[in-house]
Amino acid sequence: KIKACIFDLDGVIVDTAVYHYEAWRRLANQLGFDFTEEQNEQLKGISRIESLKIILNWGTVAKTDEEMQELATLKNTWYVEMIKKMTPSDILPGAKEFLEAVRANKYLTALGSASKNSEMILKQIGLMHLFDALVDGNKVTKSKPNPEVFLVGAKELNVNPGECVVFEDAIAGVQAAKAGNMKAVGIGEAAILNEADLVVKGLFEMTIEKLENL
Ligand code: G16
Ligand code: MG
Repeated sequence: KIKACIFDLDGVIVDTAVYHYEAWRRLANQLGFDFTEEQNEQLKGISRIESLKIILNWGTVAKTDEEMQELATLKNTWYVEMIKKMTPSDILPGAKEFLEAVRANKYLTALGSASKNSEMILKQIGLMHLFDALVDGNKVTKSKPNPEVFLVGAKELNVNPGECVVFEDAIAGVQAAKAGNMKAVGIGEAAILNEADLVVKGLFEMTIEKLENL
């Protein structure tokens, strides 16, 4: 029996990928190269430092660990400037409505995000009050597809992994949910998120009935 819903942030609740892309691109340009929106897809759900390593590899740029920390911090400064301007109008279609519906039906809710900026984003968009637990990049060390972020979420909610459904837009995130013995609802294309138990285009397509039938 399902007792809890765990939501990824970027790509499920908000589209912060566009801001990540803008900030990473600015950094890449400063280092003398560029990368495409298609390449940016590969960074979804991946931690900040792992993302940087992938990007530097695209530009065939070598940096020391210390330099990488500085570059990641610089990118984050630009990214934070952008997310500070976010408002409730940035919430993806149906996300708030579905969160309210699951809570009205007595399911517990948690955030399971790789981002270290998740609290600021939730405050900006006014959705903090709809989560019973927040688990993000500040609490976990292992990147998706490792299930750590979702397992900590289940623990904080005092439920078993088998009683959780994860909502994820990234392949690595769906894999993390399945590795954690949880149900996974993919947000996006069924052909890409084929390991999910159900795929919808966005939370606007989710209903309590679909949740109960998983
Ligand atoms: C998000 C994004 C990733 C980003 C990561 C870390 O993951 O999808 O592209 O690299 O957070 O973000 P930050 O630099 O803010 O710590 P998720 O798990 O919310 O989809
Ligand atoms: Mg995501």
